[in-house]
Amino acid sequence: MTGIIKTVLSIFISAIMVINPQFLDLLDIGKMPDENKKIDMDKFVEVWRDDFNGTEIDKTKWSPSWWVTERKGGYWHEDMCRVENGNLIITSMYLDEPPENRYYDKWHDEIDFKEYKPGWYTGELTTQGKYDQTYGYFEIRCILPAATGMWSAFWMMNDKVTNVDGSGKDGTEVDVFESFYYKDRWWGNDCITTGIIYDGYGSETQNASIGKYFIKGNPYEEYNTYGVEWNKDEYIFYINGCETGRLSAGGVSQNPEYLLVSCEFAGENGIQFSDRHGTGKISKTPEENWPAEFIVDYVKCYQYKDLV
Ligand SMILES: [Ca+2]
Ligand SMILES: [Ca+2]
Repeated sequence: MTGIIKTVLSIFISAIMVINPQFLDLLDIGKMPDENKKIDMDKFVEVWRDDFNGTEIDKTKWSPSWWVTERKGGYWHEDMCRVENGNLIITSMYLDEPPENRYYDKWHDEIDFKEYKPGWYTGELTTQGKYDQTYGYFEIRCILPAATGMWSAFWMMNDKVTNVDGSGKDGTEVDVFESFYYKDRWWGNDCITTGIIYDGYGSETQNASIGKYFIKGNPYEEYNTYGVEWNKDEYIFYINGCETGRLSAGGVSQNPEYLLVSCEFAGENGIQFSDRHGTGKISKTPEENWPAEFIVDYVKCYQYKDLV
């Protein structure tokens, strides 16, 4: 988006925000982080971080792949994640020659190992079993992958997310950001989305979202921070330390949550196709920047000083 269009859109959106903020959600138009509501870091102390220094992924902090399987429209594979120049880089691309590893298809609960196939490959890291935390502030600094048909995400999970008890208190998927909107036709190119999911992923699933938010500058070329402050009453989301929105639907998770950094392709069973959020069909045209890189400078966790 050019600077002038962005400025005009910014003024337009600011005007609507004054009149009726909900109007933007109805139209599914991105909103701006509130520069008058900055996070107060004085109330926190840092308790965990990874700056991705060195030459390889720190396996004392992260495990590659939460489960190793087809993941939506592609495959997660450890080889797609690397540490380089102080960053974690998750690469996403089509591989005609699939990796030789075979994998256990836990997602479909099958007994036999299956072969990887030619397809779209990307990666995921999780702290599951290695680090989790209840409450605090969680932040990632990163550059988003510039490609249609996929998205990057910084999110949190608890193994009880699937427990259907009518609430999110037992555990909630907290999607600090998801980057669905590269070249989105509906004014979303520079937007991310933020929300929560609880009570599993079946017919009882529940979710809430604060909608789409614009990033200043170009999030596909510049570093920005995306964070969530989590206390027993609510989740407060931030972009570059400025508040975007708050959620407490269904009751806030009271249990420790682990972290995930990932990329995913739209689709199912390893087959890529356009799906929710208007993510779009993958295009192999040159302007789509394949292979796409999700570049993460750091992930940090803070705790409230009075809870340490
Ligand atoms: Ca629940
Ligand atoms: Ca770094």
